[in-house]
Amino acid sequence: MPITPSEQIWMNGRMVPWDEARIHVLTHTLHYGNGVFEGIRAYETSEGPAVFRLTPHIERLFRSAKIFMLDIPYSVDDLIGATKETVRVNGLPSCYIRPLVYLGYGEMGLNPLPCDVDVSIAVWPWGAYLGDEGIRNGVRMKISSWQRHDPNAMPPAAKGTGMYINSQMAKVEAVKSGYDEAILLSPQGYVSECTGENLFIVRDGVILTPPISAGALEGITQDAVMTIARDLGYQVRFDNILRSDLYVAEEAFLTGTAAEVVPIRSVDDRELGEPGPMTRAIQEVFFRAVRGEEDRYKEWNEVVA
Ligand code: PPE
Repeated sequence: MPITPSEQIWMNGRMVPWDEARIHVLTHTLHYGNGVFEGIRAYETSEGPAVFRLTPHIERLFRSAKIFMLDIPYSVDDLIGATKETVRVNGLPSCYIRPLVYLGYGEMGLNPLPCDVDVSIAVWPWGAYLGDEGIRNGVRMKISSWQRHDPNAMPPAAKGTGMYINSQMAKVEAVKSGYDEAILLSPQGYVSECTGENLFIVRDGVILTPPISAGALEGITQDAVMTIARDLGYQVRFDNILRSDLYVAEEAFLTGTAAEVVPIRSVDDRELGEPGPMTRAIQEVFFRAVRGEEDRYKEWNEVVA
């Protein structure tokens, strides 16, 4: 998806004009893929732009960094402040936010420990990741022939830049085959997640989502949706899901910061039909919550002003 530039990018403590936010071609992360990032959204609310669950996102960034032993030279509070500042100076009512922690210029070779750890935060306007039509009527999914990472090869709990080669292989396969998005299975054969989203199904009226042990990222939207679902009176739990469970699900949907909450129409050409009532109810509350229209979830709206 093309980027619409904004004005300023936060780089290592200072604001840099968009076009000048450049790095050297010998930047370590560019070669070996060891970096961590976040994807966050700010939404327009009656109190101005509010970042949806900013604190848990920055905390997850630090957990990802800890897994790879990247020593971020800032505190959680520093990066919360820097993110709000970046949203503020760019003057966008709503935007996507991309904090990135990467190994900079100055060292080559595989040992990352001597490298400088650099941090940037960029924001830009980003529309519906899987399309407005996807949010309304659902997306068509394909089970990938690529597996999710084995946790002893690459740790799925870390949102690492290089981890996403796996997602890209699955995405390309799905798109080239005429589907919207891919679902990856774990090395043990359980449903894990999508290329950049967590997945939910409804089975016998109960909402299920794969556990982290099936190779899923600990999604912040997933967590919000589990809370919303419980508050709507639904039963929801982590459970292992088989490929065939997807084919016969009563409803299914995916969640992510970029994607938001998107119904699943079909999996491997097994039709699930129109988005179901539980999916619709959750979508409705979610889109109200991100805009600060649900009092009970007010603490999720971290106001920028
Ligand atoms: N699984 C993966 C692999 C993943 O990348 C994401 C977010 C999720 C689950 C959902 O997590 P959360 O955003 O906390 O609910 N993917 C980010 C990157 C997407 C991109 O194309 O880049 C995102 O949604 O921002």
